[in-house]
Amino acid sequence: MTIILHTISGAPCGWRAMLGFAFKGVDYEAHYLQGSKREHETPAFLQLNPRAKVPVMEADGLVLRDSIAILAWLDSFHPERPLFGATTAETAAVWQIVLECCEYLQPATNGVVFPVFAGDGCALAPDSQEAGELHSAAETLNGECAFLETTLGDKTFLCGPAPSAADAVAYAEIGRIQRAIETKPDAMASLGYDRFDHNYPHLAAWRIRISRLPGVAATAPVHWRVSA
Ligand SMILES: N[C@@H](CCC(=O)N[C@@H](CS)C(=O)NCC(=O)O)C(=O)O
Repeated sequence: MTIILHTISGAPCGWRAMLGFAFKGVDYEAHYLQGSKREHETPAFLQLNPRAKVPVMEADGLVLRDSIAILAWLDSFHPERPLFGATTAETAAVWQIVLECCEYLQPATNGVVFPVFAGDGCALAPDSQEAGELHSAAETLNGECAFLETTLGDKTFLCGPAPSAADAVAYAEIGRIQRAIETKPDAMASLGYDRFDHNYPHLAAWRIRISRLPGVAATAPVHWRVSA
């Protein structure tokens, strides 16, 4: 069976779904849409997802249009290496972190990385309204990173002994923060993100650990790999 995953390079929801496939070792075909050309708003794509959002998965006639639903389907389709916990306690912990990351970490990351990626990379004039809003967003994001750092502690993965859906969802967000630090260091430093790995040592080690898992490098946003 061919599994097709429609996504946009850099979209965290698509990235988390791809990470689930990598953690499982299940093959899929990634079909990239050009976000800048609004290819996710074409009539053909709207037939798959009238909400014009990615990811969308197609498998054997089934169409799924939500990243977490895709991860849940994958776990049922291929139960080895469970993404949603091997025990009742792990399952609850995975769901809690997945939902918290979707509810809090992802919007907090968007609040910082969207304006930083769109900007010229320079620090903003300190007294501008834009800078005030960005500093407030950076503070919110720092709170979420601190929360995740404490949740992770010195564990290898966020929930249990193996990578789970919680790691997939969180990794895509921390990966975007890291990308902003690497490509827009001055703007990120002006927001207090010049010592991220020092401030969040558990997250830093975890990010590297996940990045070295089989198949994970191939999930990285394609436009990052081209310009890296
Ligand atoms: N709950 C959905 C959210 C999907 C979503 O918001 N996707 C974003 C990328 S992370 C998107 O397609 N954005 C394109 C747009 O809004 O134009 C999921 O988890 O799949």
